[in-house]
This record gives sequence, structure tokens and C-alpha cells, in this order.
Amino acid sequence: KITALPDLLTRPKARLRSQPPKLFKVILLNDDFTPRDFVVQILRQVFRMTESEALGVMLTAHKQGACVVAVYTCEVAETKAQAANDAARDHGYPLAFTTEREE
Ligand code: NFA
Repeated sequence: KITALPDLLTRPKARLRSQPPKLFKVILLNDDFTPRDFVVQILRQVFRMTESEALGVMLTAHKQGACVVAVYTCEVAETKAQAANDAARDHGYPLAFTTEREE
């Protein structure tokens, strides 16, 4: 029985310690048109937030102009931002999420 295959062969997602994944922030941008409840709904559905977490992020973006929603690996950040932007467009709202490399 083989017991000593390297991680990279037995676990496709394993990474060398010397190459941690690059992280990306998903950022929620304020606008004057998207209803607050819709923003909260998207944050809950796409970013799996609780009601109070979503309310806090929505209100911070509303007051400050933008708010970091969460930090993910590149592919997850891009996919979630795209899903949220698509849902907003489907409903005719200008709501926008962007991604930014985490330093
Ligand atoms: N500013 C929007 C409003 O007053 C709510 C909103 C918050 C939109 C956060 C986008 C992001 N209806």
C-alpha cells in the first residue's frame, strides 16, 4: 500500500508553503439608486452573511462610499463579485462590486 505520495499528487489543491495564494478583497461600492434591502439580500445570498453582518456592511458602504465585504482567493473573489454584479443587473440596479489585490 502506498502511503507516502507527496501532497501535490494526492491532494490536487495542495500548495507549497513557499507559494501561499494571493488574496483579493471584494469591495461594495455605494450608489444612489439600489435599494438598501436589495443590497442586504445580495450580501446574504452571495457572500453568506447574516442579516446583521449584511446590514453593517451595507450601511458602511452607504456612509463611507465603499466597504470591504470579504477576502478570498482570486478565483473565488472574481466569481462572487461577478455573480453579485450579474444579479444587480438582472434587477436593473447599478449596484457594483469590485475586487482588489490584498497587500
Ligand atoms: N445608497 C443606497 C440607498 O440609499 C443603498 C446602498 C448601500 C447602495 C450600499 C449600494 C451600496 N438606497
